[in-house]
Amino acid sequence: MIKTSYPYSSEMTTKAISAMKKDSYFLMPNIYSKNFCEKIKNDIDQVTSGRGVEINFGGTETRIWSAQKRFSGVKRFFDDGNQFISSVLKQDLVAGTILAIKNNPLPEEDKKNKLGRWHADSWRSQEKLFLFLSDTTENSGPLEFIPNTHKFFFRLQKALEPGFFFNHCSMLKKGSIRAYSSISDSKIEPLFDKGYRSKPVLVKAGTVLLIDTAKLIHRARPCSKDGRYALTAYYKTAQGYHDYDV
Ligand SMILES: O=C(O)CCC(=O)C(=O)O
Ligand SMILES: [Fe+2]
Repeated sequence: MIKTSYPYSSEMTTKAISAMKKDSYFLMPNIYSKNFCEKIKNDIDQVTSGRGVEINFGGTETRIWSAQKRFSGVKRFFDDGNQFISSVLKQDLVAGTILAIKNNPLPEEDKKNKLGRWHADSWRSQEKLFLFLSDTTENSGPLEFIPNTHKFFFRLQKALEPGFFFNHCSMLKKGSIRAYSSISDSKIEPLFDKGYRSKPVLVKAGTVLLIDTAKLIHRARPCSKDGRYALTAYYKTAQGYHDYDV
């Protein structure tokens, strides 16, 4: 019988509340056991095609949407996560979907899929809860983000810089605000010269990350070795966003 007690302590919730206000992310190690993660990895390996399954980056990435409806372990992460995020953000929230993701190394010669990965998810807040199912390393294609890019002044300044978040010319022409779906590497590199640092999420399996991926600029670093399994719970999505009846 698998233990199913609620894994987030009230102390964690309190810390998460202040971390979200200050940093827009909060990392929690040892939330789930290695066995729990292994079981979900095995479940993911069984699914290779079908409704709500996408294969990207030349076959090296598998995305399985609505994973909470397919796998019991993911349903548990979904239930626990809904309760946790509702306490942290002080509103009743239910994940719109859970994405299970599996990344294998990109071929060395694949230059195209290594660039243009930096982005912010949207202009409004978009909290996500990640559960890393395998240990992550510098080379396993970790999620990485740039701390302090969530700050109001940074966002304002970059919103005005042509071609960073927005393409001002096409906005004037079309009269609509459209965020760049990706921020070019040449726009990101100067940030590092100014003292910003990227933070790859290097963690053990079973670690949970709460992060506002609309505010913090981030990417999945291209995977060059080993591979990676993770779950992402999406909050505050439009109804039906990548949610499938499976
Ligand atoms: O796969 C990842 O680590 C990041 C994906 C991403 O950009 C996101 O979930 O917003
Ligand atoms: Fe993203």
